[in-house]
Amino acid sequence: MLYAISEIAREAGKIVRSAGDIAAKTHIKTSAADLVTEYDVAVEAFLKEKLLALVPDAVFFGEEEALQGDPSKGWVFIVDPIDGTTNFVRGFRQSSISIALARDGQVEYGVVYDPYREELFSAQREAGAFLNGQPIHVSDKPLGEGIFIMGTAIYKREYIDPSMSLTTQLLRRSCDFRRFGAAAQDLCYVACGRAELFFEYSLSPWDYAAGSLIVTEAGGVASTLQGTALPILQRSSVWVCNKTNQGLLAELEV
Ligand code: 2AM
Ligand code: CA
Repeated sequence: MLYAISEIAREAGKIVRSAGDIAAKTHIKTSAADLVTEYDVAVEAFLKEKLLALVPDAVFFGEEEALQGDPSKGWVFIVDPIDGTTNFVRGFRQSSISIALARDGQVEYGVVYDPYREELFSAQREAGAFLNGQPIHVSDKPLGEGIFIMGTAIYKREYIDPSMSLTTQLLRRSCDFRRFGAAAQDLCYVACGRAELFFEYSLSPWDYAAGSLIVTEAGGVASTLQGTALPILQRSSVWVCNKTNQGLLAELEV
């Protein structure tokens, strides 16, 4: 199953890589900070067809299409066809395809594919996490010797101040931070030890469903900013870190 989903993600990656004239194919969804391109829609349609052929009785829960069916029971695909749409539109080449397959509300398989670097992160519950087939693990560094990644949740303006406050608190305790603008990959970067920690005040399930399994299978922890389990069917805050920094959340003003 993991191999089949990975192959579908690689195929979809070709559509993302070959995209041209993206600006002319971009539309505003809710605001200038929330965009959709004709490629998001095309990649999602491709994924829906291929993934439902793989698991015909699954519900498909994607970013660009209205949900049909009850995603809380049985198999459900939770899919972001292009995570990092603003990066895609602006030519940063920092976007990925994110596919999770959950059963009865628990993610069983996760794949995050970066078509530019050809990095495929994958995990199966209780079977470990991998980057291009090689096992990956979170780092064991304390934040004082490490870096964190944050997202601004910019489409919800009320999160600007808390996001910056938490960034300042963590920056004082760390070496530096990064803001890449593609949450699914951000989680995978913690999973493979490129960074020690990630947070964002509001993300959608398709941004973190696959990445949260990848990071926990890589030995890390994933929760909301309140320290509770991540919901997989509704928007949530996200906190991800290695085990060394697990206790840090309780020390911060969130
Ligand atoms: P996207 O590019 O697929 O939209 C950047 O902070 C992260 O937030 C990206 O992973 C981005 O995913 C996500 N994001 C952008 N707009 C969002 C919205 N309206 N709701 C939730 N997440 C969003
Ligand atoms: Ca998206």
